[in-house]
Amino acid sequence: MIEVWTWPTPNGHKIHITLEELGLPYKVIPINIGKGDQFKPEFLAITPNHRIPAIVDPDGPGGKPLKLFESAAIMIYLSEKTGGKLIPTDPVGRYTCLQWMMFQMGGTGPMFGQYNHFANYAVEKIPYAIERYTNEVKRLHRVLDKRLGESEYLAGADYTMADIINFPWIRNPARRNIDLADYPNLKRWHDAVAARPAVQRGVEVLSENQRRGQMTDAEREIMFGKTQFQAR
Ligand SMILES: N[C@@H](CCC(=O)N[C@@H](CS)C(=O)NCC(=O)O)C(=O)O
Repeated sequence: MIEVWTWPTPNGHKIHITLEELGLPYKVIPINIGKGDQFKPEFLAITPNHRIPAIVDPDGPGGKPLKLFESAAIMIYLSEKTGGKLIPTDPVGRYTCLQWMMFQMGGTGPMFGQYNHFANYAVEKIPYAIERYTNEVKRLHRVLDKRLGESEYLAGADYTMADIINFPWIRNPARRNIDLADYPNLKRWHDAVAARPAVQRGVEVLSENQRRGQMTDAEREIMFGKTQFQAR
């Protein structure tokens, strides 16, 4: 059975939703990133980048075990493992889907992450950094809203991996001080994706561990201090 080394964050939820949509059985191995599980040798043996999610498929290509990290790579692999589900097969649809997947990996993921850091986690509040990432967060919401004003889903008429990869970063908009009412096309899409049973099951994975309240000093040290940046 596929092992998912994960935690209930947006990047983790992409994989939980994908597996639920594809109907693939999987085993969850919790990696508590606030406690430092991401630095344990058994996890570093799967991903040198010490970030969730990662998977181990004992029945990978050629029947051999496959270790994989980076959420988009995992999603493309899982699609191909199931005969290409949720990635269009026609060339234009396929590249449009990959384009919106890359938009998430290079755009909303890193930028929303920096917004969270400077607006919510950083002890020192730096107005320039908060303003810069607030502007980026709003700009990226506008890009998605515009696309969804011309297309039912991100890659076209059908729901695809492009929607799955973006959804966990759009849910919980209040965390980014965003009101989805300001982005009506994005809100329409968000509500349609959120209503899918597989999405609802996916975002429940490990949800009892979701952070509530402020980060502790110990968590801050692990995520942003010496533990994070020591050479491995
Ligand atoms: N580009 C990576 C990003 C993964 C990532 O940033 N994961 C975060 C959780 S959402 C993490 O593991 N953080 C642990 C840490 O910062 O030590 C992907 O899409 O898989």
